[in-house]
Amino acid sequence: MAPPSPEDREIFRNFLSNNGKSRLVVTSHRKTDVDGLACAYAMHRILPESVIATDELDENAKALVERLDIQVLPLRELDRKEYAGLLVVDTAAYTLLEPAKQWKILLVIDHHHPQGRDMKSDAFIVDDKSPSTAEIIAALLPEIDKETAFALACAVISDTARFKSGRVETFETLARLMKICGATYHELLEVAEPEARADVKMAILKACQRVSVVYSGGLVIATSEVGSNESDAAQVLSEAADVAFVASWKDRERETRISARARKSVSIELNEVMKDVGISLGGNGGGHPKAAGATVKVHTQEALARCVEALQARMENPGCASEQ
Ligand SMILES: [Mn+2]
Repeated sequence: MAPPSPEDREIFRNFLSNNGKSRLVVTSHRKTDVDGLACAYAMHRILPESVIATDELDENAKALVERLDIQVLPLRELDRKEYAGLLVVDTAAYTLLEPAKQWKILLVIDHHHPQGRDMKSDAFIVDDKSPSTAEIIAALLPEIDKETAFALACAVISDTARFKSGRVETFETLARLMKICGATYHELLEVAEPEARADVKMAILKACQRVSVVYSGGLVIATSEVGSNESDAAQVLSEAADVAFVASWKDRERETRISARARKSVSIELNEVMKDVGISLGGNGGGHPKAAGATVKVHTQEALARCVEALQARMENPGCASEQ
């Protein structure tokens, strides 16, 4: 039977019947993306007493907020006493949602790999085979209105990087959502993948200028560094290389953020590589097999060197994750 499982459907039904009138906060990971925001919006629409809250949205999520006129509150400023608890979508890790540690979490709906999943919640609906949380929620919702369908459709396109990680349910879900919202694919793309700002384009081109290339174990590995927008830069570099690591030093936090991307032909899971890198350099890492990230306490050059080493170590011994 197609996902979600009957158990997950049951959890979802119970959650809705218990919380239909609760004042809940629906939230998602730090720097909420289109998937996180669309899922929060979808849940808010069927739980009318709920509010959507997050401390920061990424550029694409901002475009969706404007398009649907979504009200988003700052999570850190909410008074916990006024709410029954959190509904967390698109993450299950406190590192990606620090303020959640202070809250009671009623339900987590997520599609990320189990590693790093440390949230304490009354219930979980997790399908790490789903390429977006939107696909899980679209399958669970008893009914979907036009606006919700538009938001979830954008999330399906955006989180699969235009279907690179799509499965049969992804296309079925998108077709169904498009029929409900009546938008063309072109209209959805305008929100799911809006034209990049000039500074993003500049950061990507800087990353291209500074790129170093290693050919190892049959893989073309590109490394580079930028002041910001490391994930956009890594995405573009991975179109040409097999694996790209882009680092960015964050002066305020005194740490380096690394974004890693791989082409679909790469069998090594970058979330494992980023976890190795994070742990070995005093930080943390994880994500998806083809799109992952880490935060580490060393400067960019040392961080990038470790990324290449960790990737090479995984090539030589792909099973080392299961022995931990
Ligand atoms: Mn997601």
